[in-house]
Amino acid sequence: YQAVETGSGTSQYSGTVPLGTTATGSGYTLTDAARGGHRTYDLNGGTSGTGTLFTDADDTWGNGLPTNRQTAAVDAHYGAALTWDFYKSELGRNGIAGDGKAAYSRVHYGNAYVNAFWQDSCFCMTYGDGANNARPLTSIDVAGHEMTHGLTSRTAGLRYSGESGGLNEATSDILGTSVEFHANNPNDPGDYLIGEKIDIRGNGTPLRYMDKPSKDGSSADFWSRSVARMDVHHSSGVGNHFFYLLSEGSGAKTINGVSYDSPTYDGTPVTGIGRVKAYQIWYKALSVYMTSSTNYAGARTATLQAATDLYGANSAEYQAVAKAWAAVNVK
Ligand code: ASN
Ligand code: ZN
Ligand code: CA
Repeated sequence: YQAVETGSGTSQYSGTVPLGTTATGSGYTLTDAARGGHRTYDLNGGTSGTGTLFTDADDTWGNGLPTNRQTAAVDAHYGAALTWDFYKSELGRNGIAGDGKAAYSRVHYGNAYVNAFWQDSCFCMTYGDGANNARPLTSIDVAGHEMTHGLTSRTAGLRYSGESGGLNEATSDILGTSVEFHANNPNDPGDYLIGEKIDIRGNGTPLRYMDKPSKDGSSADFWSRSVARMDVHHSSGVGNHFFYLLSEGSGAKTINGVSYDSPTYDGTPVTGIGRVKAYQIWYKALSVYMTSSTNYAGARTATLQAATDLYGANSAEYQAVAKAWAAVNVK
């Protein structure tokens, strides 16, 4: 028989977390029946196929350390569940494709592989174990980022190059960060940093910053014609910075113990409308108005249309969207 269960996992990055599991009669599997049946598999160093579905005798998973094979699976399975729940409660969306169908996750890809990725071909997301197989790329924001590549593919379909590629990447950072805030996990509180838990740079700094993207040494704070030629993980800075400014406004601010200082293109201050309104505007723009070839000017139009639909053309929210785009030099 198969029964919906709630297991308990000790994650690497998020403390002790609930897990959607399924009882098989002889034990439990990482199959989240309450969320479309999302499964998490152990690639065990492989780079193809699904490997083996995680199983456990007592429904108590992982020990918080990367040396325990279940630990990365706990983080990945939890991150997928948080993202599913965020899509449902915050965006009114039933899974990545809107049809209630789950993706699946694969952990322990390759050897000391320092990346994570989404693939449309398998409708699945995959995580490497990071440097020395000690820092799997399975934090909440990274899981939300990867799963959101699936969402983008099933909505706007933003082409993964040029300005549309930057918008694709920004969408994953924006919603991945929004999942992290919405989860409100005390071990990984929300922030406008990407990858702050996984130490991918080896010096404790995050992979990306949304308040001032150029803090990573490569990303764009403001639109210019040159962003179309940048790597999509750097041209995303324009969209990430827009989202930060629309949510929180410009200037110095501390949230959950992290300090930010967000600049504007011409120095004119911007007032934020809060991240909930900001992500709801972004999602409506993504799912209704953006297309595969949308560029930053088109994203401005799409978010203004979304703000009009949600709040009206004469709303403070519409004005804030216009001001936040001007503040990143998109007019
Ligand atoms: N981790 C990267 C990302 O999701 C993989 C890639 O470059 N597509 O953007
Ligand atoms: Zn990405
Ligand atoms: Ca983060």
